[in-house]
Amino acid sequence: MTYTTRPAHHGSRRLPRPDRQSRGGRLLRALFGALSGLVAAFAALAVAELAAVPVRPQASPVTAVGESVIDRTPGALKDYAVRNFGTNDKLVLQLGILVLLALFALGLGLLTLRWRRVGSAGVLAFGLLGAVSAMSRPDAQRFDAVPSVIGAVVGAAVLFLLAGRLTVQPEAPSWQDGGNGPDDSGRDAAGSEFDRRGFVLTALSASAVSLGAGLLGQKLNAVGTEKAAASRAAISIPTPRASTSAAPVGVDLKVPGLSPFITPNPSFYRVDTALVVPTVDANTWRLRIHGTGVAKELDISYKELVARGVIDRDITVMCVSDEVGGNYIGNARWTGVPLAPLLRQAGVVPPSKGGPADQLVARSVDGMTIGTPVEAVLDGRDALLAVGMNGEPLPFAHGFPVRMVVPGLYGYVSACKWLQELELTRFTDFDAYWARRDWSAQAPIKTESRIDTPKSSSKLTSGKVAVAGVAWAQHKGIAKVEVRVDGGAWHTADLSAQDSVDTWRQWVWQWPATPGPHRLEVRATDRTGYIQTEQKAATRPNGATGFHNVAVNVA
Ligand SMILES: Nc1nc2c(c(=O)[nH]1)N[C@H]1C(S)=C(S)[C@@H](COP(=O)(O)O)O[C@H]1N2
Ligand SMILES: [Mo]
Repeated sequence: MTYTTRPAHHGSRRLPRPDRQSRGGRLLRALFGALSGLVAAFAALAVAELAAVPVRPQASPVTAVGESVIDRTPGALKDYAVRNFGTNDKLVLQLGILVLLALFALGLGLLTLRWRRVGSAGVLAFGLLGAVSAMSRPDAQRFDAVPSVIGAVVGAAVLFLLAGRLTVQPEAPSWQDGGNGPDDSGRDAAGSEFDRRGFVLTALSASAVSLGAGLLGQKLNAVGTEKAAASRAAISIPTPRASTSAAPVGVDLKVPGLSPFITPNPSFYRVDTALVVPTVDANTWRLRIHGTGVAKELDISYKELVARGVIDRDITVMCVSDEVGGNYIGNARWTGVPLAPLLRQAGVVPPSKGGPADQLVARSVDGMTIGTPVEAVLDGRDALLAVGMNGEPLPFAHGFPVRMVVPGLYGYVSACKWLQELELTRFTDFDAYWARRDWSAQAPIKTESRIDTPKSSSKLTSGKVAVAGVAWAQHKGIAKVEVRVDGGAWHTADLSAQDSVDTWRQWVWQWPATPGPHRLEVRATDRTGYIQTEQKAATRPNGATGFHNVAVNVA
C-alpha cells in the first residue's frame, strides 16, 4: 500500500512519462466526475419539468423549492432582499438556487468517483427536498411531489450510469508486472484508465435526451399560460355603468421629477410571494364566497361577476414594506365590481350589526391568504373586486383576472391578487399568511408623505427651487403638507386638486434656496386632524413612520 513496503523496482513505475500521464488522467477523471454530477442534476430538473406537465407547472422543483424558501425566509432577510434587489429579488433567488444546486451537483459528482452509490443517494436526497418543498406550500396539491421524485430517480440513475463509465479499468499487463496485488488496487483508486469514450457518449446522450425532455416540458407547461394570455387578450375592459368622471383638473402638478398622479402599469410597484406569476384563464376562473354567517354561498364565473356592473375608482395602493421615502406605492384607476353588495347578497352582516364574522379571508390561486376586516369592506368605502387597471385588463403581475382593492388598508391585508376564494371567518380563528409571520393582522395605511424632487445629494443652484412630492392618508384625505429646511419653521406647501380621499395628493413648495448644504423634511396632516409623526418606526409590524428627508447642496 505504501511506498515503504514497495519493492524497489516498483519505484521505476513512477518515472516521468507514465506518471505525468496518470496525473493528467486523474485530473480528467475528476473533471468528468464533477461533470457527471452536473449532467445528472440537469437530467433530474429536465425530467421533473416534463413530469410536471400532467401535475401542474408549479410542481416543478426549482419553483417549489424557491417558493418554499420565500415562505420560510425570516422577515428581516426578506426586508433586506426587497430593499437591495427590489423587484429582482426573485430572479436573484432563482439564480441563487441554481448556483447552489450546481455546486452540490459538482460535489456529488466528485463523491461518486469514490462511492458510486453515495452520489446517487445524494441526488435522491435532493429530490426529497424538492418533494417536501412542493408538499409544504400553502397551496400544495396531492401530486405536487411526483415531478421531484421522478426527476430525482432519473438523475440518480444517470449519475450511477456515468459513474460506471468512470470506473478504472484493470490495467493491461505492463512490462514490469501483471500482478493484481494490493499495490495495484491502491493505484487503481486514484488511477487514470477508464472508458473515456463511453463516458463522453453517455454524458452527451443523457444531456441531449434531458434537453429534449426539458424543452418539451417547458412547452407543454406553458400551454396554460398561453390560454390565460388568450383569455386576457379577448377581454375588453367593460365600461362603468355610471360613467365615471375623469379625475379633476389640477390633480397633476406636472412638476419635473414629481411622480405622476396616475402610475403607469409598467412602472407600478409589484410585491408578492409568487416566484412564477400565476396565469389564470378568465374563461375557467370562478370565485367562491362562503364561511361563517354566509346564508347563501356564491360561486360565480368571470362573466357573471362582470355582468353585475363595474365602477371606476382611483385608489392609491401601498405596501406595508415601504420604507419612509420608498416607492412601494402607486395610484391607479381601478375598474371593478363593488364587493359590499356581493357580500350582502351572500347574507353577510357586519360585526357592528351583529354579524358573526369579522375577517374576510381572500385566497389566491397560489395559496396566499389575505385577511381584511369585514367591517371595513362593508362600511361604505369602495372595496372592489378589480378586473381593470388604468383602462386595461389587470396585468398578470397585478392579479389577472380578478384582485381585491380596498381603500385605506395596506396591500397585505386587502389587495389579494389572483383571487379565487373569499371566506368569512374571525380574526381569532384564522391567521392569514403575513399575520403568521410577525405582521399585524389588521393594518390601516398610515398618514405619510414623500419628497420626490429634489433627489437626495442633488447639487442645486441658489434661488427658487421647486420642492415637490406626494402625501397620502387613504380614505381619510390629505388636508395639509408642510416642508421645513434644516429643522427650521414649517412652510405650507401648495396641494394639487383632490381627486378622492382614497388617492395620494401631490404637493409643491417653492424654496428660496441659499448656498450651502441643506436638509429638507416633509410632513402631512390628514383630514382627521392627525399630523404625521416624526417618530421613526420600522416597516414591521404595521408600517414605517417618520419624516422623509433629503440632503442637498446648493451652490
Ligand atoms: N396572491 C397574492 N396577492 C397579493 C400578494 C401576494 O404575495 N400574493 N401581496 C400583497 C401585497 S404585500 C401587496 S403590497 C400588494 C401589491 O400589489 P401590486 O403587486 O399589484 O402592487 O398585493 C398584495 N396581494
Ligand atoms: Mo405589501
